[in-house]
Amino acid sequence: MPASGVPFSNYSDLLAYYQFNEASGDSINVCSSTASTDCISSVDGVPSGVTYGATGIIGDAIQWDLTDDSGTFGTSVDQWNFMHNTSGLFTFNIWFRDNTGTDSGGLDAIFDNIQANSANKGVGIWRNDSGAKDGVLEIFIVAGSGTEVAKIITANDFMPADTDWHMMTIRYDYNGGTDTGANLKVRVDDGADTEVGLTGVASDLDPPLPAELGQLANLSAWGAGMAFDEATIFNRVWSEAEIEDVWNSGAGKLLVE
Ligand SMILES: [Ca+2]
Ligand SMILES: [Ca+2]
Ligand SMILES: [Ca+2]
Repeated sequence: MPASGVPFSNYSDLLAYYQFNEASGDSINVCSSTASTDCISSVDGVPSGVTYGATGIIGDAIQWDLTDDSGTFGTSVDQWNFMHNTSGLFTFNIWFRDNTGTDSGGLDAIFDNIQANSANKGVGIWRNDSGAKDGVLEIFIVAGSGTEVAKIITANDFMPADTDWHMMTIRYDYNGGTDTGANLKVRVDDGADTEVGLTGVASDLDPPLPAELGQLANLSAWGAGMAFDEATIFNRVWSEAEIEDVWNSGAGKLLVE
Protein backbone atom coordinates (compact mmCIF):
# COMPACT_ATOMS: atom_id res chain seq x y z
CA MET A 1 0.00 0.00 0.00
CA PRO A 2 1.22 3.50 -0.70
CA ALA A 3 2.02 5.86 2.11
CA SER A 4 -1.14 7.55 3.28
CA GLY A 5 0.21 11.05 2.80
CA VAL A 6 -1.96 13.84 1.50
CA PRO A 7 -1.87 15.49 -1.00
CA PHE A 8 0.26 12.92 -2.82
CA SER A 9 -2.30 10.21 -3.33
CA ASN A 10 -2.64 9.96 -7.09
CA TYR A 11 -0.53 7.08 -8.35
CA SER A 12 -2.19 6.92 -11.73
CA ASP A 13 0.17 6.97 -14.67
CA LEU A 14 3.17 6.03 -12.55
CA LEU A 15 5.19 3.99 -15.01
CA ALA A 16 8.52 3.56 -13.26
CA TYR A 17 9.83 3.95 -9.72
CA TYR A 18 13.42 3.10 -8.76
CA GLN A 19 14.48 3.23 -5.10
CA PHE A 20 18.08 2.08 -5.63
CA ASN A 21 18.16 0.24 -2.31
CA GLU A 22 19.64 -2.93 -3.81
CA ALA A 23 23.10 -4.01 -2.65
CA SER A 24 23.94 -5.45 -6.08
CA GLY A 25 22.36 -6.37 -9.39
CA ASP A 26 19.36 -4.77 -11.05
CA SER A 27 17.56 -1.64 -9.94
CA ILE A 28 14.02 -2.92 -9.58
CA ASN A 29 11.07 -0.95 -10.90
CA VAL A 30 8.80 -1.12 -7.85
CA CYS A 31 5.88 0.89 -9.22
CA SER A 32 3.65 -2.18 -9.12
CA SER A 33 4.00 -2.03 -5.33
CA THR A 34 2.19 1.30 -5.32
CA ALA A 35 -1.45 1.89 -6.18
CA SER A 36 -0.41 2.50 -9.79
CA THR A 37 -2.13 0.32 -12.35
CA ASP A 38 -0.06 1.79 -15.18
CA CYS A 39 3.39 0.33 -14.53
CA ILE A 40 5.63 -0.61 -17.39
CA SER A 41 6.43 -4.17 -16.46
CA SER A 42 9.88 -5.66 -16.72
CA VAL A 43 11.70 -2.37 -16.99
CA ASP A 44 14.28 -2.82 -14.29
CA GLY A 45 17.50 -0.87 -14.47
CA VAL A 46 20.71 -2.73 -15.24
CA PRO A 47 23.59 -0.74 -13.76
CA SER A 48 27.16 -1.80 -14.32
CA GLY A 49 30.32 -0.60 -12.64
CA VAL A 50 28.42 1.58 -10.17
CA THR A 51 28.82 1.75 -6.41
CA TYR A 52 25.88 0.31 -4.51
CA GLY A 53 24.92 1.19 -0.97
CA ALA A 54 25.75 4.89 -0.98
CA THR A 55 23.74 6.87 1.55
CA GLY A 56 20.61 8.01 -0.26
CA ILE A 57 17.86 10.50 0.40
CA ILE A 58 15.73 7.51 1.45
CA GLY A 59 17.60 4.32 2.23
CA ASP A 60 20.53 3.59 -0.08
CA ALA A 61 21.45 5.03 -3.46
CA ILE A 62 23.68 4.06 -6.35
CA GLN A 63 26.63 6.18 -7.33
CA TRP A 64 28.26 6.70 -10.72
CA ASP A 65 31.99 7.42 -10.44
CA LEU A 66 33.05 8.15 -14.04
CA THR A 67 34.96 4.85 -14.36
CA ASP A 68 33.34 2.08 -16.38
CA ASP A 69 29.84 3.01 -15.22
CA SER A 70 26.67 2.53 -17.20
CA GLY A 71 23.03 1.90 -16.46
CA THR A 72 20.48 0.83 -19.03
CA PHE A 73 16.91 1.49 -17.93
CA GLY A 74 14.71 -0.30 -20.39
CA THR A 75 14.80 -3.29 -22.64
CA SER A 76 13.23 -1.92 -25.80
CA VAL A 77 13.29 1.40 -27.56
CA ASP A 78 9.55 2.03 -27.33
CA GLN A 79 9.22 1.99 -23.54
CA TRP A 80 9.85 5.70 -23.06
CA ASN A 81 8.25 6.77 -26.35
CA PHE A 82 5.43 8.44 -24.38
CA MET A 83 7.90 11.03 -23.13
CA HIS A 84 8.64 12.61 -26.51
CA ASN A 85 5.87 11.56 -28.93
CA THR A 86 2.93 13.58 -30.29
CA SER A 87 1.01 13.01 -27.07
CA GLY A 88 4.17 13.56 -25.02
CA LEU A 89 3.39 14.00 -21.34
CA PHE A 90 5.58 13.24 -18.33
CA THR A 91 6.97 14.11 -14.95
CA PHE A 92 10.55 12.93 -14.39
CA ASN A 93 11.54 13.31 -10.75
CA ILE A 94 14.93 12.26 -9.40
CA TRP A 95 17.11 12.93 -6.37
CA PHE A 96 20.78 13.52 -7.15
CA ARG A 97 23.98 14.30 -5.29
CA ASP A 98 27.23 15.38 -6.91
CA ASN A 99 30.30 13.37 -5.91
CA THR A 100 32.57 16.37 -5.41
CA GLY A 101 30.48 19.54 -5.52
CA THR A 102 32.93 21.17 -7.90
CA ASP A 103 32.83 22.11 -11.58
CA SER A 104 33.40 18.80 -13.38
CA GLY A 105 34.60 20.63 -16.46
CA GLY A 106 32.56 18.25 -18.55
CA LEU A 107 29.12 16.82 -19.19
CA ASP A 108 27.17 14.57 -16.85
CA ALA A 109 24.38 12.64 -18.55
CA ILE A 110 21.45 12.10 -16.20
CA PHE A 111 18.96 10.48 -18.60
CA ASP A 112 19.49 9.88 -22.30
CA ASN A 113 18.11 7.84 -25.17
CA ILE A 114 19.31 10.07 -27.99
CA GLN A 115 23.09 10.00 -27.56
CA ALA A 116 22.91 13.79 -27.26
CA ASN A 117 22.03 13.99 -30.93
CA SER A 118 18.98 15.75 -32.37
CA ALA A 119 19.23 13.52 -35.41
CA ASN A 120 17.51 10.99 -33.12
CA LYS A 121 14.11 10.98 -31.39
CA GLY A 122 13.75 11.04 -27.67
CA VAL A 123 14.91 12.80 -24.52
CA GLY A 124 18.26 13.92 -23.16
CA ILE A 125 18.92 15.42 -19.74
CA TRP A 126 22.42 16.40 -18.64
CA ARG A 127 24.47 18.83 -16.61
CA ASN A 128 26.96 20.89 -18.56
CA ASP A 129 30.05 22.26 -16.79
CA SER A 130 32.19 22.49 -19.93
CA GLY A 131 34.13 25.68 -20.55
CA ALA A 132 32.37 28.78 -19.26
CA LYS A 133 29.27 26.74 -18.50
CA ASP A 134 29.07 25.91 -14.82
CA GLY A 135 26.11 24.15 -13.31
CA VAL A 136 23.99 24.42 -16.45
CA LEU A 137 21.15 21.94 -16.89
CA GLU A 138 20.21 21.06 -20.46
CA ILE A 139 17.05 19.20 -21.46
CA PHE A 140 16.30 18.26 -25.05
CA ILE A 141 13.08 16.76 -26.45
CA VAL A 142 14.00 15.99 -30.04
CA ALA A 143 12.23 14.56 -33.08
CA GLY A 144 14.99 13.64 -35.50
CA SER A 145 16.65 15.47 -38.38
CA GLY A 146 17.81 18.16 -35.97
CA THR A 147 14.29 19.04 -34.82
CA GLU A 148 14.23 20.37 -31.25
CA VAL A 149 10.65 20.06 -30.01
CA ALA A 150 11.46 21.73 -26.70
CA LYS A 151 14.80 22.66 -25.19
CA ILE A 152 15.96 24.13 -21.91
CA ILE A 153 19.47 25.43 -21.36
CA THR A 154 19.46 27.04 -17.94
CA ALA A 155 21.60 29.85 -16.63
CA ASN A 156 24.89 29.03 -14.91
CA ASP A 157 24.63 27.76 -11.33
CA PHE A 158 21.15 26.33 -11.85
CA MET A 159 22.61 23.05 -10.61
CA PRO A 160 23.87 23.32 -7.04
CA ALA A 161 27.63 23.17 -6.39
CA ASP A 162 27.70 21.03 -3.27
CA THR A 163 27.47 17.39 -2.23
CA ASP A 164 23.99 17.56 -0.70
CA TRP A 165 20.98 15.68 -1.95
CA HIS A 166 18.73 17.68 -4.28
CA MET A 167 15.49 16.93 -6.09
CA MET A 168 15.02 17.64 -9.79
CA THR A 169 11.50 17.85 -11.18
CA ILE A 170 10.98 17.99 -14.94
CA ARG A 171 7.47 18.38 -16.31
CA TYR A 172 6.55 18.22 -19.99
CA ASP A 173 3.28 18.51 -21.89
CA TYR A 174 3.41 18.59 -25.69
CA ASN A 175 -0.20 19.73 -25.45
CA GLY A 176 -1.15 18.52 -28.91
CA GLY A 177 1.57 20.68 -30.40
CA THR A 178 0.17 23.94 -29.03
CA ASP A 179 2.84 26.23 -27.59
CA THR A 180 1.89 27.39 -24.10
CA GLY A 181 5.21 29.10 -23.44
CA ALA A 182 5.69 26.60 -20.61
CA ASN A 183 5.38 23.15 -22.17
CA LEU A 184 8.68 22.07 -20.59
CA LYS A 185 9.61 23.07 -17.05
CA VAL A 186 12.33 22.17 -14.60
CA ARG A 187 13.09 23.07 -11.02
CA VAL A 188 15.62 21.96 -8.45
CA ASP A 189 14.42 21.58 -4.87
CA ASP A 190 11.73 24.16 -4.17
CA GLY A 191 13.19 26.73 -6.55
CA ALA A 192 11.38 28.49 -9.37
CA ASP A 193 10.73 26.70 -12.64
CA THR A 194 12.78 27.45 -15.71
CA GLU A 195 10.25 26.95 -18.51
CA VAL A 196 10.04 27.08 -22.28
CA GLY A 197 7.49 26.58 -25.03
CA LEU A 198 7.64 24.46 -28.16
CA THR A 199 10.06 25.04 -31.00
CA GLY A 200 9.32 22.04 -33.22
CA VAL A 201 6.93 19.26 -34.15
CA ALA A 202 7.13 15.98 -32.22
CA SER A 203 7.65 12.52 -33.72
CA ASP A 204 5.99 9.21 -32.83
CA LEU A 205 9.05 7.25 -33.93
CA ASP A 206 11.09 5.50 -31.26
CA PRO A 207 14.47 6.52 -29.90
CA PRO A 208 17.42 4.60 -31.34
CA LEU A 209 18.23 2.92 -28.05
CA PRO A 210 16.87 2.05 -24.62
CA ALA A 211 17.46 4.81 -22.12
CA GLU A 212 20.42 5.08 -19.77
CA LEU A 213 20.94 6.82 -16.48
CA GLY A 214 24.35 8.29 -15.77
CA GLN A 215 25.81 8.04 -19.27
CA LEU A 216 24.82 8.59 -22.90
CA ALA A 217 22.83 5.64 -24.22
CA ASN A 218 25.14 2.89 -25.39
CA LEU A 219 28.16 5.19 -25.43
CA SER A 220 30.94 5.39 -22.88
CA ALA A 221 30.61 9.14 -22.78
CA TRP A 222 29.35 11.89 -20.52
CA GLY A 223 29.47 9.66 -17.46
CA ALA A 224 27.88 11.26 -14.43
CA GLY A 225 29.87 11.87 -11.26
CA MET A 226 26.72 11.68 -9.20
CA ALA A 227 24.59 9.45 -7.03
CA PHE A 228 20.88 9.00 -7.81
CA ASP A 229 17.91 8.02 -5.69
CA GLU A 230 14.11 7.84 -5.72
CA ALA A 231 13.60 8.18 -9.48
CA THR A 232 10.04 8.27 -10.77
CA ILE A 233 8.59 8.67 -14.23
CA PHE A 234 4.90 9.50 -14.50
CA ASN A 235 2.89 9.78 -17.72
CA ARG A 236 1.20 12.92 -16.42
CA VAL A 237 2.17 16.33 -15.08
CA TRP A 238 2.43 16.71 -11.32
CA SER A 239 0.55 19.45 -9.57
CA GLU A 240 2.33 22.01 -7.43
CA ALA A 241 0.94 20.30 -4.34
CA GLU A 242 2.38 16.97 -5.45
CA ILE A 243 5.85 18.42 -6.01
CA GLU A 244 5.74 20.08 -2.62
CA ASP A 245 4.65 16.86 -0.98
CA VAL A 246 7.40 14.73 -2.54
CA TRP A 247 9.99 17.45 -1.85
CA ASN A 248 8.83 17.32 1.77
CA SER A 249 11.06 20.17 2.94
CA GLY A 250 14.11 18.38 1.53
CA ALA A 251 13.51 15.02 3.21
CA GLY A 252 11.88 13.27 0.24
CA LYS A 253 8.85 11.05 0.42
CA LEU A 254 8.56 7.31 0.11
CA LEU A 255 5.85 6.48 -2.40
CA VAL A 256 5.51 2.87 -1.32
CA GLU A 257 5.52 1.21 2.09
CA1 LIG B 1 32.75 2.51 -11.52
CA1 LIG C 1 16.93 4.71 -1.97
CA1 LIG D 1 32.97 24.98 -16.38
